[in-house]
Amino acid sequence: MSQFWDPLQRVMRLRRADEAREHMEGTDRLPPGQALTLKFPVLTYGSTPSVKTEDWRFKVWGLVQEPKEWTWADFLALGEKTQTVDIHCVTRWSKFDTTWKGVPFQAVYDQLMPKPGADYVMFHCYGGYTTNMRLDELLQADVMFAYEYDGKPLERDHGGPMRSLVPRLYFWKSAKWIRGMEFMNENRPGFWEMYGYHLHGSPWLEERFS
Ligand SMILES: Nc1nc2c(c(=O)[nH]1)N[C@H]1C(S)=C(S)[C@@H](COP(=O)(O)O)O[C@H]1N2
Ligand SMILES: [Mo]
Repeated sequence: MSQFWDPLQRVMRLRRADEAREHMEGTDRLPPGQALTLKFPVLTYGSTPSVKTEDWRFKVWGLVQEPKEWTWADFLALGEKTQTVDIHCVTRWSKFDTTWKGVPFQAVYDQLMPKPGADYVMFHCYGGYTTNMRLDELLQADVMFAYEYDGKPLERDHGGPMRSLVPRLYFWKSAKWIRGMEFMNENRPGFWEMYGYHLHGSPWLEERFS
């Protein structure tokens, strides 16, 4: 049988054409060294935590005047927003136009009184993952705690019930199964940062490793 009529070959050819077209259309949106994917790869170090929304809590501690803790319902009541953004993984895939619903970082921040010098934040996750960043990165309007992806509750593999989303930085900074934030006066490295990933992690500056 000629390869042209093999249905599987045909599907693969169409998929490659699709990827090529997306790539051509989006070159200005693609950071250096990245390639577009239409899939949504799962990247998890270790096992996948299972957290029910009834049991889920969000805590804030460290350099704040008053530590805080929210239940699922109280946290969602802080505010909501839906946005479509591009995401960029340090393993060189990018994905355009991902749509998320969540609580804006600013809505949570409005409830807090950081102490002087609290210029850095560590995200803490169920399962033990951590990632650090500067507070000024988090005050960008597109930073959120996301609980819906593409109009559906966030899948467990992608960090459900709740993950952070910091789209301007490499995707390892978007912490899955988030359980809280620690305010700090120094940029202490998180999990991947201790293994040599960049403390800042801008895809546009190709800050992959320290
Ligand atoms: N808690 C937790 N968050 C995490 C990770 C992880 O292993 N554990 N992996 C990070 C990495 S390296 C990437 S690229 C993204 C992957 O998110 P995804 O699996 O939804 O694509 O999550 C980030 N957040
Ligand atoms: Mo990653």
